[in-house]
Amino acid sequence: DPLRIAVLGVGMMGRFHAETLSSRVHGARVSVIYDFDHERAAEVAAEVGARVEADPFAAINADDVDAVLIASPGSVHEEQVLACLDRGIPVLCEKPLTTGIRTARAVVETEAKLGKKIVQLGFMRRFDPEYVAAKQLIDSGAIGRPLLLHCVHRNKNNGDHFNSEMMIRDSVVHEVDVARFLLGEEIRAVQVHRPAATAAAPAGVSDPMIVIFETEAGRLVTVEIFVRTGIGYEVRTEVVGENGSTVFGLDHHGITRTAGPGGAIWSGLIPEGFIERFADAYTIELQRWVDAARTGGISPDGADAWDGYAAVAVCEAGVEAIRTGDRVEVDLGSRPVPVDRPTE
Ligand code: ISE
Repeated sequence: DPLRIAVLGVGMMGRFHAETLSSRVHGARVSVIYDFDHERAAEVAAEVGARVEADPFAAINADDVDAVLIASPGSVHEEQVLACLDRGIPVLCEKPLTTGIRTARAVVETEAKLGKKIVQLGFMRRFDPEYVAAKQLIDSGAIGRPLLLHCVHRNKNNGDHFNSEMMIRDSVVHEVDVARFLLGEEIRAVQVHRPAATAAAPAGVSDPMIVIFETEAGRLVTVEIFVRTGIGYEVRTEVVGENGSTVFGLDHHGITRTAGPGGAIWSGLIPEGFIERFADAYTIELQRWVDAARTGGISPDGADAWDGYAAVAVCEAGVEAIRTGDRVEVDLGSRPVPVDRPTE
């Protein structure tokens, strides 16, 4: 029988996930849709053949729901994830896990008491073939010990509401996870530089910014975050090791050679947004999650609750670093040990 999934929140991301689950993923069926905008919920439900539930907690606890995908606004993630933990069913939650360090830590601790991982975070880059290949290359030792990571994260234009704080919490958060994933260690401090801003930025918004992470082993990660380039979606990463380096995200859509007015030219297409750039990663992410959720767990190559908590904590430090201009340390505390439970 297919895994029956409730999708909570069907804005751009949730709707895309609902469509992916119902058309490109095997072994899954979207059975319930919830959105605070009931009309939008009805529209997506009709499209994927699901029913609508008017209350998110009724959706989580419904008889025809085996697992939950949360793509609702970040402010309600905490209560929705906790309700899934209460029922003990697998949940894939888009970032952020919650909107505060203490609440994110509480989710980690609640899950540890269950003795079983059921919370996965939607950090889709862990499933993108280029990131996976880079991780394998690093782990193989082919470029030696990694020393530096350079991340470029550019968006076409995220709108005037997208302020410096959101640039950290919504955009740089991906580089936090990528750095932890590729280097396999925690980030211990964050610093933010705010150079001259683009004229496209509203007053008071620092766009672009250079964010620097320092890891536990003393490695540095530089992040250029620039969300109003007017060009497209560009996410590039370079890992510099002791014996070599690797760069990826350069020509995702291939290079084309054509005749131009002043001679032959080569060119490539820059994707518009994250859906185009990471469509394959989302499909792989959802397929692996569904496969794991069918046996009640989460995908072993995905981000878990601890990864979600670490991302919240590092972003919190980043926001403080903007405010104070200082280097801000991150203290994650120790990782709770899952309670051992005899299997029934
Ligand atoms: C958005 O929420 C994302 O997750 C995208 O990957 C990121 O590029 C964008 O800046 C965010 O708003």
